[in-house]
Amino acid sequence: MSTFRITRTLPEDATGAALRADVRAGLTSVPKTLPPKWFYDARGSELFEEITRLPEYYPTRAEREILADRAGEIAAALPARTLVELGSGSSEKTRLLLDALTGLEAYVPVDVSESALRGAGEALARERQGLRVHALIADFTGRLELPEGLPGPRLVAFLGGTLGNLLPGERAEFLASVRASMAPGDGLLLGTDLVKDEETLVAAYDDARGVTAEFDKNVLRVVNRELGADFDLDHFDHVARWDAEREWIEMRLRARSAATVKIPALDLAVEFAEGEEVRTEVSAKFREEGVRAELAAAGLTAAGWWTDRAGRFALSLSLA
Ligand code: AVJ
Repeated sequence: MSTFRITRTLPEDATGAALRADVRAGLTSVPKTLPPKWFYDARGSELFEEITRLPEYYPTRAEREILADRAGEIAAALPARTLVELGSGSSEKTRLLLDALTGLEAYVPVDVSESALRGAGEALARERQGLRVHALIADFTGRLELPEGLPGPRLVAFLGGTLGNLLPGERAEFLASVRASMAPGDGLLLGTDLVKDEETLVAAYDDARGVTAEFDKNVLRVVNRELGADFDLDHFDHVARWDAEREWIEMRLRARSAATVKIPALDLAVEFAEGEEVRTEVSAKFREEGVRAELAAAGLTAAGWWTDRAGRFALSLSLA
């Protein structure tokens, strides 16, 4: 018998309040910013899925290659009875891991999107005889609270390179909170995109078909719809830049000319100068030493490092 349960740890209105706070703080600061988590409404999630299929966007394929080739080794290094997946989305790559974890009893996908959790979770519970699927609607950047009674050892998977969307201080806080939710013998499987030549990186975030540009502008659509704002999407250009010093990609939206944008739900008018940019995403790229140092600082011990054959992306395993 398989079971599917879903628990909300996020208050119903938390999302609206958080969006209002983020937009107010971000658009009144200098330089202007908007956090990347607001890209992912239904349309944004679809655009992201489309990005993962673009010829320029290699991370998804590289990570899938690692899982396809190495899931057996990963499972041998941590024969988990529970798999917790943070930001599980469509759980597409997870199947490779689930197949390799032969002693798995429980799967806990954690995501802010209830629809993604239901779609993926119910299908998995149906397919896998005996697997307990307990989905959590939660913002994994907040404190992670796992349900009681999940059998150990537990493997926490954070795939896709999403760690790179957090700023260094947020990363440290996030890793420490994940570590705090782990018991001795539990493991963290972390996906990180690696530093490589600028041309490859910039192309991955500024594709020829303009899908990433649409994805970037989608955050303005979300603010228009949710907060009644009047952003004119045609008034902004998508920009992707490699910051060689901080080793991260920045996505920005640049105003073509001066404009005032009204945001009624915040009782706010935001002035844009011609050429002014809003930073919408940081996507940090890593090196092995750096990942190891950040894990160690959070109290996690490196136990495995796997890359795709071209060395573009890495999965690391660390232990509590
Ligand atoms: C959510 C980390 C997978 O930073 O590469 C894709 C999001 N942004 N194209 C990334 C994204 C622009 C993405 N991840």
